[in-house]
Amino acid sequence: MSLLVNGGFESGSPSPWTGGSVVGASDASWISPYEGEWMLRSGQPFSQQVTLPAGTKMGLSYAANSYDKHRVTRLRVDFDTGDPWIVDVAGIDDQWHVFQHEIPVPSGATTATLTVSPSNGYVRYDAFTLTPLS
Ligand SMILES: [Ca+2]
Repeated sequence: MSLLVNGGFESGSPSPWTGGSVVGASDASWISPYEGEWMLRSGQPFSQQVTLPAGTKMGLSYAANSYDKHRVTRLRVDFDTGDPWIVDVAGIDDQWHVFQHEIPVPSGATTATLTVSPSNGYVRYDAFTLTPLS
């Protein structure tokens, strides 16, 4: 079960994510939401904090339609113990692609904030899940 709330934006608004615009199939002629009725479109960072169960690894999965390869997504996870996890993911094309990452959880961490930062234009996102792996 995902630690994130509203990871697919199916509430119709971004909350509790901080930022972005929730849009539906009418947003763009070339793309519909990856799943459900809604997706997030953003050119600015958005984030969500989660409470961590005991464990050493998490799996992050999401779908992105980055439009072109110059639209990069920076994924950052800040733990309450410090030492952020950061990775930059280049866009691919104007279709949906699912991206998956394994994130090590520092010993003693109890909360984590996932921040997703698109650059060089809007990126559409859907179906975020953050799942304990061990
Ligand atoms: Ca959705």
